[in-house]
Amino acid sequence: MNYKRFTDEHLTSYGHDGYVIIREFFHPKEVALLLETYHKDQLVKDSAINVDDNSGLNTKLTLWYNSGDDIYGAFSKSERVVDGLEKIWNGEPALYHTKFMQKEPKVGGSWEWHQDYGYWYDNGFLMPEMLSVMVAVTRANKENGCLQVLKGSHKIGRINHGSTGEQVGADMKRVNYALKSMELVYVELEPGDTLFFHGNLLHRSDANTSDHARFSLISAYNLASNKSFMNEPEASHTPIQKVPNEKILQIGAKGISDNADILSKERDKNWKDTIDMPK
Ligand SMILES: O=C(O)CCC(=O)C(=O)O
Repeated sequence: MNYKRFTDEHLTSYGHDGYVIIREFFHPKEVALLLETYHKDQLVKDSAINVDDNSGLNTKLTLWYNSGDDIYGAFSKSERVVDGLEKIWNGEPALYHTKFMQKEPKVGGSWEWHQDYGYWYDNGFLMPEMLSVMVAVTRANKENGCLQVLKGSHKIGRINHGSTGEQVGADMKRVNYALKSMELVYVELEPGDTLFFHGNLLHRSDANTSDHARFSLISAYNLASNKSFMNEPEASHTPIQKVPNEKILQIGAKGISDNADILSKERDKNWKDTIDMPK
């Protein structure tokens, strides 16, 4: 199979816009395997956390640290992703955490405008050399509440965040001002399309009012030298051991590994610190 690569053109777009979409970065066969794995993966499904939005709808997500030898890790540590991160940072990337986002039909809630670094900052990371990679597992479009981004907003720098409903959102005075001059882009994706987006890029999403689920795998990365001064997992500052591109199809539908440290609402008092939650 010919694997897509993160090119110099992708790098230029990322620097200019704060994000880049790479179509079919993962092959539909690879993503079909990921979806099949999720459907069988009781632990990932049972560990999903419900995040309420302002209207009472909620989105489910399963988040874990310590990515292991499983299909999710084969995506998040895949050489094509890590090569891209190395190109962006000119340094060694570390994997902070991975989320399987489950925006179910009719009930999947919205996300307020925010920057991911808006709260990772509060987790002790000095530099905004942090970003997320979102792989569309199912189709994402306006109807099922795809991600919306404000093009170029990473250049604003970090905006203060405060509570809005059960989520933490960016200061709307600044967001509304930015909305006047920056383009709002609906990130419509087919399964396998992949979005790299800067930790300071403003983004949000609408509720999923459609009949179709929107699932995605989002991994968050950090420049390994950007070690948090707080108690963040070792993996967040340990260079990633790349996994060959072929691994996804080789590993097959292998569910989450035992060493994954899955975030739990019951067990982890600080669970809100990790996912756009009020402190
Ligand atoms: O997938 C979505 O709708 C929103 C996800 C998001 O904003 C995030 O993970 O930071």
